[in-house]
Amino acid sequence: MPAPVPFDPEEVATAKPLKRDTPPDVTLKRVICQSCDIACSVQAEVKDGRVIKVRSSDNPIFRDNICMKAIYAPKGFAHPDRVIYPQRRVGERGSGEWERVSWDEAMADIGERLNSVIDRYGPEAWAVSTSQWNTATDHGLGRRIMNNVGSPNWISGVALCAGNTAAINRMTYGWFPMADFTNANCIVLIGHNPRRHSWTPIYNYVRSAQARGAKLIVFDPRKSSNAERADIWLPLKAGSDAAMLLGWLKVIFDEGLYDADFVESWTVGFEELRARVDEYPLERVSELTGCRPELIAKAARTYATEGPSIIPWTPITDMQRNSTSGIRLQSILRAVCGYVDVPGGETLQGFHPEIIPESTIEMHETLSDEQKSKQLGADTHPAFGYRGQAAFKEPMQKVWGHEYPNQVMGCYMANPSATFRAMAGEGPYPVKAFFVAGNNAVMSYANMPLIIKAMMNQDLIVAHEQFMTPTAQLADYVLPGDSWLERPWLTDGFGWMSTYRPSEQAMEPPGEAVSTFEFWKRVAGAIGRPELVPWESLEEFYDYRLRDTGMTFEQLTQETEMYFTKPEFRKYQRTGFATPSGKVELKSSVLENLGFDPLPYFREDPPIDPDYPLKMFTGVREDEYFQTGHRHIPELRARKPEPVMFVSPDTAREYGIAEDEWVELENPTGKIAIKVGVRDAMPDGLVRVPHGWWKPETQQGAGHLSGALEFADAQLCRDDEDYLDREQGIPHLKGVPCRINKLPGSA
Ligand SMILES: Nc1nc2c(c(=O)[nH]1)N[C@H]1C(S)=C(S)[C@@H](COP(=O)(O)OP(=O)(O)OC[C@H]3O[C@@H](n4cnc5c(=O)[nH]c(N)nc54)[C@H](O)[C@@H]3O)O[C@H]1N2
Ligand SMILES: Nc1nc2c(c(=O)[nH]1)N[C@H]1C(S)=C(S)[C@@H](COP(=O)(O)OP(=O)(O)OC[C@H]3O[C@@H](n4cnc5c(=O)[nH]c(N)nc54)[C@H](O)[C@@H]3O)O[C@H]1N2
Ligand code: SF4
Ligand SMILES: [Mo]
Repeated sequence: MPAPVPFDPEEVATAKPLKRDTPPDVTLKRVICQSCDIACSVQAEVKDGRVIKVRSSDNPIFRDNICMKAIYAPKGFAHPDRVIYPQRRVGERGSGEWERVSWDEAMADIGERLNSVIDRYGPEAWAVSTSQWNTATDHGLGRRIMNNVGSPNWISGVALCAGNTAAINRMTYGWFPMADFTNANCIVLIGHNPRRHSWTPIYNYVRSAQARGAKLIVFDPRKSSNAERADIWLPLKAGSDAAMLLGWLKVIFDEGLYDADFVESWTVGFEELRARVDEYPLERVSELTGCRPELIAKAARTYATEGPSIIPWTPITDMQRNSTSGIRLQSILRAVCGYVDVPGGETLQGFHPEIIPESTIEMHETLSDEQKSKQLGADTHPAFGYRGQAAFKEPMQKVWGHEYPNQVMGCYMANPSATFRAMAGEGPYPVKAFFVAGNNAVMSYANMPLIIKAMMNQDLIVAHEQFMTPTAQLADYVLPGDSWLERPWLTDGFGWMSTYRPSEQAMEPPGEAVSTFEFWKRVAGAIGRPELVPWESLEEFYDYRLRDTGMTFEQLTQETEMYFTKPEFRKYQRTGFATPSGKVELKSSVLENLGFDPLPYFREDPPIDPDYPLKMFTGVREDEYFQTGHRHIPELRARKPEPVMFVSPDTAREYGIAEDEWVELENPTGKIAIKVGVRDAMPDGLVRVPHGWWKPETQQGAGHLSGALEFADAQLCRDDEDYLDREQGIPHLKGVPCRINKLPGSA
């Protein structure tokens, strides 16, 4: 998720952009690329009112950060298939037929229909799904409207990417830390595999750290490009990360490698944790992970003794059935080894004091306790929802100055699976209106068949989109969204980093495309609550958020590319930690009060089902595409025209399959068609499935969804209890049973 990058504040303050020679008819705009969620500062060359090129920044801090998705962004946004006028469905839901309507006509009908759903079923019958880009660009306005109207049922793809990590990190030390790559001596990548064209700044950070001698430890079942460059590669079984981390703690405790003073003064639950960790001797961990005990011990010692070390955020443990324990174990390791809030470790930054945070815009205090308690999933999987986060209200106010600080948008949201079940009519109450803003919901959670069923059962679906995605294809209205080159932006670090950064508008949006701000402003007006979004324009809204700086947004863009607060380390010595005990909770009082195991544990996989003898994981992001997007751009598509699974040479031999052959991959949730890629880097018995495949050029509408039904990984991602994390209820995407079916006619 929006992962702002930890630049060295001193360096940022002194680095000035260089003057570039450009032809007189070309102007340069300083923009933040939002083609993926890492937000690189780049530049747009504008000629005759159009962006003709996106190039790297001339600021020495940012200049190496650009990838092919940014280069092709102008082409992607200019694509003839872009939705640039409001579209209303004609015929049955999913008919694939549309008529152009005016914004006024669309909003009048949407307002009336949403109000009638709310009148009939209550405000909780309105659910909203967003994700990275809406998350970044709506600035909490969607939640603000929902909170005032009375619906707690907001969900996002960040439920399985960084948002949930943020919420779970708080259980240990009351905030979500950012790794200090610049000063770390040892970096641990848990699966995470940044590359030149995938989260470029993080790739650059890891490479520069290695160049100055920092150690690299990589957990990955596959020999990834970072594993190849690692000092220690732990080739663990998919999904066994939490077991590996328990093994690390065992070594660190047994060998006395932890920071005893910090543990003594600043933690609670050490003895209980130690007793739990004793249940994981290295022989057992070795069996669970498939790695040699000596290698596990060597890696643990390196982390503990060659620090300061960092375990930068990774999405891999966000998507496992042991996710809560996996994330907690990372925070516990950081804490017991003394790496929390120290230079070269992991910093707890808080909000930037000069900018009004999105958490304030969201107005969570307005939603009544009664409505909060109706949040879907609160009874079964409460960890990141209102119920799970309730105990933080007072400590957060005390330490971070906010009762409802939402970090990476991952706190206070409903459980996605529970929301789709309610939408599908499975209770506990009806959900009949669904808005998707900047999110391809059909393909971006687990159990796609359920999501489709849920959508087919709605009275009203509104999508705010740039393209006719599989999700938009099932909507009543598809309303055109602008792009990052066509709007200004102000990002505040998502409550993760204490920073703010402006991005200039480089060109006008095409047709009638509008920003997410404008979308929500129109929704508020349409339901008769215009006072909820009182600002006239995005710039005016930004001026409001910047009012304590004494600058307007316009002035800010002329001033700098980034503001930072000077880091203050070990703030907890002044304030305590924002947990109920004020200390680092190695044993979590919050989890205990919710009825869960307060100590980290490893839940072993269910026994192998002989019908589904292989394991698959969703992942290995593709350089050309961001998530489910970008497949309409010819140059990028030419590089990766089809979805390809990876298997080892031995697995290919065992199943009699060969490179480039089409096969079927199946499990109890669904099946997809996919091409075979034989890769030496893969371990035997494991299958890699790429995320987010559909073919925008193929037939739209229910029954096709432009190939999403045939190719999307979400067809295979399960959300039954065995494959959901207990505490958060997020799906296991790393080690799901499956089988390969050869297709008739193939050799
Ligand atoms: N099954 C499964 N689910 C997953 C994952 C997985 O691997 N498998 N991965 C998870 C992860 S890591 C993440 S980060 C999330 C990502 O989930 P999403 O953020 O939903 O990711 P995208 O697929 O990029 O969908 C974003 C949609 O927004 C549109 N869009 C882009 N920019 C704008 C804009 O400026 N305005 C508007 N209005 N629309 C815009 C795009 O056209 C695209 O359709 O998915 C998560 N869900
Ligand atoms: N070009 C491009 N860049 C992107 C994105 C994109 O779509 N395209 N998406 C962005 C987003 S939102 C995200 S979240 C990140 C994700 O990016 P990464 O965090 O790098 O995740 P993946 O590329 O899915 O997988 C990384 C590694 O995890 C390994 N792996 C699989 N299962 C397991 C397991 O159980 N344990 C461990 N330890 N490793 C495992 C895989 O072999 C793979 O090498 O990428 C971001 N960057
Ligand atoms: S890594 Fe590429 S797509 Fe992502 S923000 Fe940077 S330039 Fe844009
Ligand atoms: Mo992500």
